[in-house]
Amino acid sequence: MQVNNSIPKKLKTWVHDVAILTNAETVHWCDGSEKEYDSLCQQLIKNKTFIPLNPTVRPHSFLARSNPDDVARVEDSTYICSQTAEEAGPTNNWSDPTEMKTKLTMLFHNSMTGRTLYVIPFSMGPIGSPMAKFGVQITDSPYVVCSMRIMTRMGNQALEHLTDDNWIPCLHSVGSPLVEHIKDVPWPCNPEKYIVHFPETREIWSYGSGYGGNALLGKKCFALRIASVMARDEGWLAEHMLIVGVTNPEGKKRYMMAAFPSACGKTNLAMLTPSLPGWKIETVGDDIAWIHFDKEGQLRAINPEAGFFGVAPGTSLASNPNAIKSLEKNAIFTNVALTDDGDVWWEGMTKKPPDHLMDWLGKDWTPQSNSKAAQPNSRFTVSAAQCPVIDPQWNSPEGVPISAILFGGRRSTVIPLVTEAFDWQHGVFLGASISSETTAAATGAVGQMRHDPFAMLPFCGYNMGDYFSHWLNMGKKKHAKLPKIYYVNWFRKNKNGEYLWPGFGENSRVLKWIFERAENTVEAQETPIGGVPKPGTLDISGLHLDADTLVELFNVDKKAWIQESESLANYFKLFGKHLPKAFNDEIDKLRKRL
Ligand code: OXD
Ligand code: MN
Repeated sequence: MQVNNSIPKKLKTWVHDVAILTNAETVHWCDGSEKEYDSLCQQLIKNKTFIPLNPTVRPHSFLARSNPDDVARVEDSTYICSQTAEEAGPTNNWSDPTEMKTKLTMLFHNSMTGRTLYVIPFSMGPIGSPMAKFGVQITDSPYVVCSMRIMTRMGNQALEHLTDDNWIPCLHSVGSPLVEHIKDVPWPCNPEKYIVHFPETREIWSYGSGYGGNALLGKKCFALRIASVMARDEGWLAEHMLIVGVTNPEGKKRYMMAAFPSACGKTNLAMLTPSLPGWKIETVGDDIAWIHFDKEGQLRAINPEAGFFGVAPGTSLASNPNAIKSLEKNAIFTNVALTDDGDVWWEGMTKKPPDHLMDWLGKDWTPQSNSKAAQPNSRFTVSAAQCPVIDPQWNSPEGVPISAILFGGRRSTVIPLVTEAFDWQHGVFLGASISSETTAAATGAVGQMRHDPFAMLPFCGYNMGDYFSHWLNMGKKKHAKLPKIYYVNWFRKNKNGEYLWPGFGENSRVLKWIFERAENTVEAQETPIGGVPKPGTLDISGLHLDADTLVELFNVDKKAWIQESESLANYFKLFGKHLPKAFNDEIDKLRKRL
């Protein structure tokens, strides 16, 4: 598009300054049109970044293979550069903002040589929503531009609304200048990576990675890390949560939100096909929720994103048919395998793998191979509008009314299938007590237990102790109608290491119980750790769960819980004087109840 006078001066100046610093060859202002998207896709095909999929099986879709060293979020290289380390808190990497800016300025110097600098104005949230916020991403990656077009509302539709000071600058470079004689590669990146947030000045600088949350800066960097700081200051919440609408057979609808750590089934729950006849689930969002109490005290949530960047492995017609249907066309796949007829495949997509594939590295693969065909954190990127069960209210500017909040993790022992918090404070304590096994969503070891409060450990942009207090304070807002809070665990195992609960569509049974708790039509039974379904109130009709399994699913093992409370009390010491006193009270109360 033409750089015209309607562009705020501050934006023009920033783009101009970055173009000089990075030595970009040209500047392209993204209009967000389909024509622009198509032409970038063609360019990506030419550069071998995109492999076009067979248009008769998967129209208008592409496979990208990343550099094998750039496959996940890099938490060790992610920084919150507040003025002091204390403000970033004990769970974030911190560096002095001035020093970091000096270092990054050096890295960005000439980093776009030979490349086009793309300017992406975007909105997180439906344009016109009082909850929406604008950003402008500068990037030298056309793959990122295409992904941002799916994941956000971008281009002219956002640019029109920008003023000098209503947008967050998000600066991104893959850090791979095309100096003379250097030929471009399909996935340019740099071994040195920095994903940096400046919460006070509300800026994001990301260098060296082209992958996912490291590079699509509207997602984790803006909608969670920077937004959590804005939310603290403005009295709302930016959360790592899915949002679903649940309708009962009588046609009554309630919305719920759920926070689970990365790659623990948020997308599956958000698009769930209920096994219970007559129940319906519709998707508002699968990863992020921006939440506030409205004037009537009703908790409301919007999904700031416009697409899904979901984990591919394990997604199948059996586990998540709505995701599979969303992906029939117009999708970008990254690091999955390629079938001989030009389609995609990943572990778990079909029971029997194809006899031959090209794996995510572009090498021949057969079922006899010792490696995975798809990278464990391989992803699909697709517009939310393509989801067959997208909620009719998903674009609603005021957000959907929330009846229940769920927290959960991947825990093979101790945690029951569902527990209801006694009150808001106890619920906030439950959110803070999430721990889960690590997954491939971030680089590092997989399957190790770690505390992940509110599933926000990698995403909270300030001191997490203060974040706990912010949650507690939200519950003290005048007139706030507080929804009930739950802790769920689909992953509990028996002594033989088998899952006790079938999960997936059967999770609708737990949602039904939570729905009916909001209606006050079923009862909970008190245990030392919270309320569990009173016998007969969790609908297990047709499940063939034996009595022992049911007992095990809800068992509160006192010895294990004493240990759990000790481990939590120990973990909370990390937050020192920033830990709300209410948490120590909750630990004391828990110990007494045990
Ligand atoms: C994601 C994540 O990509 O949480 O959503 O890592
Ligand atoms: Mn996530």
